[in-house]
Amino acid sequence: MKEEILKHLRNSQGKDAAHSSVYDWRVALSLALRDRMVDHWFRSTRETYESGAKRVYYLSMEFLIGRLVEDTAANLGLVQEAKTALAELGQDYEAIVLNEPDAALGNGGLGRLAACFMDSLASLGIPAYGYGIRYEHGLFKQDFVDGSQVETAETWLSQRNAWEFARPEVQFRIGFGGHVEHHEGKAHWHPWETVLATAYDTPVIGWKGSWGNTLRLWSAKPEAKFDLKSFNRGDYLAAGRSEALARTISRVLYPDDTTDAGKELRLKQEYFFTAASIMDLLRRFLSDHDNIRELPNAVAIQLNDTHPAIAGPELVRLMVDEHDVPMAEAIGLARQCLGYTNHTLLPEALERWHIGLLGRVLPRHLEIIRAIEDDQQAKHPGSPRILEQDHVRMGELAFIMAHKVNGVSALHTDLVKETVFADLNRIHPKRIVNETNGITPRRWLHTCNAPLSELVTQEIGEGWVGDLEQLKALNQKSGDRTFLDAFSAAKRQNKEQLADWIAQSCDIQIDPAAMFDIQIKRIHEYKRQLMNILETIALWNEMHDAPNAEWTPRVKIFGGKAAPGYHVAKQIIHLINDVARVINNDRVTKDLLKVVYPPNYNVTMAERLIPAADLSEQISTAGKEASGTGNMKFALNGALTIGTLDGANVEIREHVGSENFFLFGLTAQEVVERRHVHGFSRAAIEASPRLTRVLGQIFEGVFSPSDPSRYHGLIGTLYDHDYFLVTCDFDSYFDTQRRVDEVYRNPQNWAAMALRNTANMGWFSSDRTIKGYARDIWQVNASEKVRLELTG
Ligand code: GFP
Repeated sequence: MKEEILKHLRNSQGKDAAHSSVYDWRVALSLALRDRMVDHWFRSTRETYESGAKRVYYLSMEFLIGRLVEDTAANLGLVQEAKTALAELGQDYEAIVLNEPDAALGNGGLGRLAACFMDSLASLGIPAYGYGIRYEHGLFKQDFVDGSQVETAETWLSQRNAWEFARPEVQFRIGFGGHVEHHEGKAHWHPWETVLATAYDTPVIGWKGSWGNTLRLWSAKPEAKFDLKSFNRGDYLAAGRSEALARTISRVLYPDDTTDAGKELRLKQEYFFTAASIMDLLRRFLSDHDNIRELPNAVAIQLNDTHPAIAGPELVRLMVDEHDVPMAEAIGLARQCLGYTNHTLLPEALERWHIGLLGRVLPRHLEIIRAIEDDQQAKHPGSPRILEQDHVRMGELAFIMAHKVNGVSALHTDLVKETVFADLNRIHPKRIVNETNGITPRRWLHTCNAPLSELVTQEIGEGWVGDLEQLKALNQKSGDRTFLDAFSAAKRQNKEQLADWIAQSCDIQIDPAAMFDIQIKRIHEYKRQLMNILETIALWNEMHDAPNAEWTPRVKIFGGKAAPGYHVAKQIIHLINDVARVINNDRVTKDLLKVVYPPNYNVTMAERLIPAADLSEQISTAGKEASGTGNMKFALNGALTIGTLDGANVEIREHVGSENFFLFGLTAQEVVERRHVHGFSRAAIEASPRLTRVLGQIFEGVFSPSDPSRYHGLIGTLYDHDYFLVTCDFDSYFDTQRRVDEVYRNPQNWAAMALRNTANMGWFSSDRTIKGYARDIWQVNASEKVRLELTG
């Protein structure tokens, strides 16, 4: 390893050891690790070609990968070797790990799920490709200026990306616009502009290096050659125009929920990566098949949300226009290949494209969508329409073009059946299936939480990393004082590390003995960070009024970004920061309560926070959080959850036991009913003196003295349009938090409850989720050989 690192330092970075920076060492180490991946990777690809096994193609606009050094080293079993080699070279492994940029090619849960799935697909030995966009700028970087979120461009590619292999030879022409001609029953699309999609491959190696898959990300390049004529004339801008245009397509990741920004560009991005992926998988298929009708036996294409829903029409287009398959048959074949995962019921996230726009950018696809609509209506008269008024509804399109549609938790799947796709579900009653989300135990326990991971391995061996259900054996330890002390000591160690980091990065001193209460996720009204900060103020009031009463000291930690165009979410961020400033400066409560909000939450920050959490906040309005995956990460790492009956919380509670979970709030059903009660939020506020006081303080400017009216709009909304029922759940939330306080005051009992969480979270491994997809949707098998290696 030492030699390999030195070799790369010299030959790949062009540096000698004496003059190398941490960056150089990091790239050299990454390249040395990548070298070790290649054999596994080739072996797997070769095996797939030889066996003719079916391949899975996971199409996703987002892959929230995070850092890769540690994860790769761990999966290859090389962490110790890397540490020793670097130590002998006088370098610090930790510093090198910290030097890696966090690849934030995603917004939140949806993108991180895709990354966990890549790890599980490889760990299970399922031949698979992830397909997405190689964004030049991932999710924006968040700073706080006077408490407000400020966004700047993220620049993960400004340094060499050591993990990827550029494939300039893999290129597809992607067309946009233009017109369609019909001759003798054949359609000819003449796009008005084209860009080239070129591939960048990142090998993804599973646990113990047993199998290697590929994450193939597309970058847009200009088709037209550089305009030397203009350049020589001195018109440099004109010379680079086509390049600039093309690059725009893979330049930025759109933040969710921004509805007005660059609609056309977003549509082009979706078509760009979907078309390139479909063309690529067809090319691979045709390299060893003659008959396109065999495609469904060879490929399973999974659409991660509706973003790649144009895959259906694109596949049909290629079959009809280029392979002469009749339209109806092509639709049927495409459907057999496609699966669609729904991640949300929120109307703003269910994509709809204006027909005018779609027809202008993708004229041939609009014709095909009409043909799909006709086909559906002919077979199922009265079926919900894809084209409605002036819009193309991508949810309906994805549903109709998929042979299976899945929800991401049991509750969410039921709601998908009952609400958004109720009519389609009646027509296709077997199409909707449930695949509850999962998380990879490699990153989310083994790598991110060394103290706990080592303790578990000491106790039950290392098999749990590849087979998380083995954690069940820890249940026997919940009455063992020595083990519980060790379990608490591991948590304490993580909390001390986090406290040091917070002291350094936020200049706030927190006490590791206090309860660490954490809410980290995108900022959204339905996730109810607002309710959390209101409860914080209420608690502070009571602590301030009676500082000598019996309190459980708490540190409230928040993390998350708001979509730049989402005003209310940004106000919530501002409020949390304003409240933090006031509370953290209160001398009366200084040993009882702190509020911390480190900026720029990302995967790396999650890896720091989750292992140190005592309490996990999963407090969304019931019926709104499709699943959640942060909830799983916390529980696996021995945090107790305070949560509503929403998303996967329901299943987590069933697995860990209701007595080890703090439940509160209205159910999904009650939420719907309550909304019909006239004046429900005003009534809830008036019935709660505690909440009335808090809202009054915010209204009067206690937290924003320089701008007392700052939150009038926010508070007004709670009185009159509290769609997410913050006011109705507030008292129940507050009371449950006090129960949490009480339980926390008995450390032995708390530790036993936390251990029962860790021990019973095995089912939430993304390995289980992927096995479900493989069985119910893709009809592919996990390699038996790999399975034996993992559990053996
Ligand atoms: C979305 C949903 C979550 C769900 C993930 C993955 O994530 O409930 O767990 O997709 O299925 F909202 P976010 O991007 O909103 O976190």
